[in-house]
Amino acid sequence: MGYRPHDPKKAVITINAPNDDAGTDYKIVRVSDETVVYSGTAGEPVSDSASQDTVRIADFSNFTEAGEYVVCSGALRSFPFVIGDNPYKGLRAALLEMFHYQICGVDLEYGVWSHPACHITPATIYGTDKKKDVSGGWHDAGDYGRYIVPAAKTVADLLWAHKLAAHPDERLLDTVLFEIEWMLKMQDGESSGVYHKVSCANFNALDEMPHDEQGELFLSPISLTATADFAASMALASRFYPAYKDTLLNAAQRAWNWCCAHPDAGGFTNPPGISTGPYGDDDGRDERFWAACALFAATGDETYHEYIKKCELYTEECRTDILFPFGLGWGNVETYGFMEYLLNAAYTTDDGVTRQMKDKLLNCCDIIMKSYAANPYGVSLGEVYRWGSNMTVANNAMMLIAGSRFTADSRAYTEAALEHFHYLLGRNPLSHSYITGFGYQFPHNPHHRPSAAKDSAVPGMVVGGPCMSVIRDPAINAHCPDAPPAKRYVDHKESFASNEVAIYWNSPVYFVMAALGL
Ligand code: 9MR
Ligand code: 9MR
Ligand code: ZN
Repeated sequence: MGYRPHDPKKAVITINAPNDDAGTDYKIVRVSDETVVYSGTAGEPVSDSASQDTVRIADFSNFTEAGEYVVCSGALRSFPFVIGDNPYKGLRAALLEMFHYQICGVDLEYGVWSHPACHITPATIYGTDKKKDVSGGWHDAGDYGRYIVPAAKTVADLLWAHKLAAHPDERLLDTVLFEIEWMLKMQDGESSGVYHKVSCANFNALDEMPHDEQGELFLSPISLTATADFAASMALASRFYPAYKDTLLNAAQRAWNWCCAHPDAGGFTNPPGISTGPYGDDDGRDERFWAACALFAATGDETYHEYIKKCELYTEECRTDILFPFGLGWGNVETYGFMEYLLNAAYTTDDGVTRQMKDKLLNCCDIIMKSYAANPYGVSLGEVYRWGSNMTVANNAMMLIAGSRFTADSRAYTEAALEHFHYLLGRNPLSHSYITGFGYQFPHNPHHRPSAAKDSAVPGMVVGGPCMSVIRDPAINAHCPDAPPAKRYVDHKESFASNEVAIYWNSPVYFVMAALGL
């Protein structure tokens, strides 16, 4: 999409066949009059295992003149990009606006995607005849389920973005409040546990608008991960909404008590008859930890502090063999706990605990920085592109931004975070922007029901991106089953593994933009 004048600027030139007539030299050419404004020699060839391409890097950071350009090398010509003070115009607002398109339970007035209130009938509590009103909130993704675990990550990303932004957007708090009000309804009044999700029994057809999905709604059983994530995110939210402070804190504390009363609660799995998104996760230690950290940061209550001090998680090395190694994914939320303790606590913290958390945070950042340094596209996924790889790209950038507060290498960390952002906007092996409506070649066919129903993509949505495990994805299987990990992506509406959208894929990208002042 573009670069600010004084940011580093790099292009990646693919030199393997059929483009091997790309030269070692390159030129920056102004689009309006085809003038060559800069020329240089690209770096030595490097082979990139994730894309299986051989590439050269063209570093034109020294060129700072505003305008619209292409990079040319031999017979190759890039898509146009901008150099200017505000090259991402409208993007941050659109990333936030996406949440408005996802609203459930009220009429949506939004151009062709307008629809009457959806999913407003009370939901059946699974396994009972009881009904409960849980209307509201955001549809999770391309489907119309509403799930607590990813909702908690989304709310946390957005509230942290608001707190750390150089220029916060005042509309953000109102936007997020809509989701919080729904989350509060998902807590069981008697036990104080939180229902894992509300959805129909199965996914509906891809071309149905929200109000067309008329099947019975079910509240899936209460789960530990949902209840602990709820406690954490409501405690965090209590500091942003003075008028709701008591309600939110009270809800968070009751959820925490439920977790304490269920020390052996296991992970969630879909009960018989329900087949919507599982968000299953057997390891609830990190969710409990995040809840304790957020409740401590909000109340200063030593009970939570004692729990944190006894927690063994952050004394362990950073593990990279787990699904979300750096603790900002829906299944591993440890880093949100660090952020509470290190950046948010208004109460006296423990020096030893603080040091251990910083060590672990920086240890994770080191791993990310090494992986980043080895990748010509400036991302840190190695060869591992899982479902939602674009979220991991954004999460790793978020991690570096958090780490930048505790290291002498602060500048290097934030620069690396910015490089991750460029990947999402098109500087990647497919030259594909992964955000609808932004960049030159962007997704037109996201796996998103309102977009599919209207045959027109809602703008400002981050798609999941390349996904190497695609056994069930019909579009990947038809179009690119053997593509290398970083290229297993197809802009097809049936590709839920690579081209779906999700609220918790938008939120970390929003965080990165806000925190970097973009
Ligand atoms: O739309 C669903 C999407 O949100 C999920 O991520 C995906 C995988 O569970 O499933 C999608 O729904 C499809 C279902 O699994 C099979 N029938 C077709 C549905 C729409 O493509
Ligand atoms: O983002 C989720 C990914 O990490 C999982 O591998 C995948 C399969 O369980 O599910 C993804 O989440 C989907 C959810 O199950 C249903 N709504 C759409 C979500 C994004 O594709
Ligand atoms: Zn709805």
